[in-house]
Order: sequence, then C-alpha cells, then structure tokens
Amino acid sequence: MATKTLNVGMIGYGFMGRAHSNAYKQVGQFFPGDYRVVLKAICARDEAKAKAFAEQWGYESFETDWRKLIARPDIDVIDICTPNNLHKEIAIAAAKAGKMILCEKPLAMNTPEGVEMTEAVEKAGVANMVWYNYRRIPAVTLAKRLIEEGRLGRVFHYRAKFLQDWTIKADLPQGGQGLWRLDVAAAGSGVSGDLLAHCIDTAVWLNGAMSSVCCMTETFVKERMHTLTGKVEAVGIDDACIFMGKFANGSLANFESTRYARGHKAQYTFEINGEDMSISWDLHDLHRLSIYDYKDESKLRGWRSIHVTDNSPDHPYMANWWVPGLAIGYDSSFTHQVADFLMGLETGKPQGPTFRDALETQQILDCILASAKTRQWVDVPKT
Ligand code: SOE
Repeated sequence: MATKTLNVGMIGYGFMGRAHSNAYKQVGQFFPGDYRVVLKAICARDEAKAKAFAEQWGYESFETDWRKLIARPDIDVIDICTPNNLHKEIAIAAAKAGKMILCEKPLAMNTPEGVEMTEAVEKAGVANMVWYNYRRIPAVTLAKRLIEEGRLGRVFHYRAKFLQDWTIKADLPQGGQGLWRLDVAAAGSGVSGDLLAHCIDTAVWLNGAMSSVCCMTETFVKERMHTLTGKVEAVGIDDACIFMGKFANGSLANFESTRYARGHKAQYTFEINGEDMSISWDLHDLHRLSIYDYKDESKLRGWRSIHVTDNSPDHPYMANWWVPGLAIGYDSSFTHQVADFLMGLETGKPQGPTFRDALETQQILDCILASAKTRQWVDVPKT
C-alpha cells in the first residue's frame, strides 16, 4: 500500500509530455510501491493548451509560467519535457528550490551546460534522472544482464544505428512546436543529440566508457523557412551523423544516425560481438533479443531469437505485466523508468541514468561534433 505521495509538476506537453504522463498513470497499477504518483500540475505557455492537456490527462491544475510551478510548495518533482535550450535554466532553478528532477534527453545543449546542471543537482542533493528510456525495454535490460554475467567474453565490436526519414522534404519548416528539433537554437544539434544520444547512452551502459571518436556529419537541406520568424534561415543542425570510435575495453564502435533513410521511421538497432556470444536488438521488434552463443553444441549453434515476455524474474520487468508470450511496447519503457526512479527513492539507491551518467553521453556528443568540425580524431576526456 502506498503511504507516500509524489506530486509531479510537468513542463511541456508534446510527444514526451504524453509519454511521461502515461507512465505516471500506469506505474501505480503495474509497479505498486511506497509512492503514489499524483499528476499535480502541467505547465505550458499557452493557457488553452495547458488547460486542455490537464483535462485530457487528469492533471489537477495548470500553470503558464514554469517559475511559478517551481515555486509551488505542493510540487515534489519537476519533469522537464521542453526543447533542449530550456533544460539548463529550469533544472538549475528546480534544484535550487529543492525539487527532484526528471529531465528529457539529451541532458543539455552541450557539456558546459551539463556540468552546471549536474553540479546544481548534486549540490542541492535532489534526486535526478534523465529519460534515456530505451535502457528499460526488457530485451535491452536482458542484454545488460547477459553482459554482467560475463557471457560475451572479450568484446570486439559495438555497432548501433538510429534511422528515420521524416525531414527529407526540403519545404518542411524549422522551429516552433513539433519542429524545434530542426532549429539549432532550440535543439543544440540534430540527429546526434536527438537520436545518437540514445545509442550512446545504451552503449556506455552496456559496454563501458568510450575513449576516442572520429565523426562526419552532413546537413542535406541547408536552408529552411523558420516558423517563428517567417524567414528562410540557414539550417544549423546535423541531418546525418556517422562516427567510429574506440571503447575503453578495446572494442571498436560504429554508429550512424540520420533522418534521411527513406523507409525507416525509428529504426534503432544495436549489435555487440563478443568472443563467446553476439547480441543484437531492433526497436522495430523490441520484445525480441537475438543471441548467438558460441558455447552451444556445434550441431545446434545458430542465431536464436528470445521472445522476452516470460513473466518470471528472468525477463526484466515482465513479471509485473500480462502472461507469458504477450508483449508490451515502447510506452512501457517510460513506466519502467518511473518505477525505477521510485524504487531509488524507496531504497536510497539512485537509479541511472542520473545527470552525472548523462553527462558522459553529453561529453561524447560534444567530442563527435568537434571531430566532425575539425576532421580529426578526438579523445574523450575521462569523467
Ligand atoms: C525524434 O523523432 C524522436 O522522437 C526523438 O526525439 C526521441 O528521443 C526518439 O526516441 C524517437 O524519435
């Protein structure tokens, strides 16, 4: 029985606002614990939209000024779902006000901002987490367990891709609601911060720190109409980003993301090749983990596809859902993230990725963009 409440104040109401709200609503039903999550307030600049969102998702109240939301004594946790250029100011103000913080990815526009944010939450001693949700898809968490059990042996290769195709049209504007991801002033970067950030977070979590990178980026559409100014303006984001690199464990990295891969909507894939086992995963088939185990008898050896839906503790998170064989989806990864955040509060053991963990991803992002600019290899500073 929940004996405590966690009052959420969420800033932003776009795609992520919906994904997080859904998670807050589901978590108590599927992962009951000490805390009851209360949708206390939603904040958005446009009053009509804030009100409509509050009504649709069941928030008790709404605000139009995030500073007012942070000042409210009845809010425990601030959830930042705004464009990236607002993360820093909001997070630092929330930390100073003693609020816990859940921040959308990437943590910041760049590493110096990320450092300030991390220092602020650590100084304030407030619980914090960044929404790198893909770690908590059961098949991906199972991959982590297999690696921790030492099943892969020495790792040689880690390759990841995140492919989309939604910005190919040259007359798609940049900026404003929904399209801020194309505006460098709001997003900080393009596919690197938006998509590769996920791949890097998962990679560092599964395979450890990266030591060096070499990258190339491309902006295929150089100018777009800006929704806010009405003028045709230069495009400052990377439309595609490809990098190779090395992990501290000696394995080689091969990463690609683009929004120009016609036919691919959100194809996030990774494959890890170890001496004893290879693992691969594909977001389009998210409940499956493919493995090749060299320790199998030679006559039976081959790639096998594990349907990660068993409701035993062997399949992460699944015991809390339906019955074996019935899959869950993308949305559940956010529910798992909230469940783990609450578990961190209950046990006093913070669950990652914390701001500090996400700072490592931020640093790699800065290094790949610096490498693309200078056309040189860049060493990733040790964190
Ligand atoms: C972009 O289209 C996007 O929505 C990202 O912002 C998300 O982080 C990613 O999970 C799916 O694609």
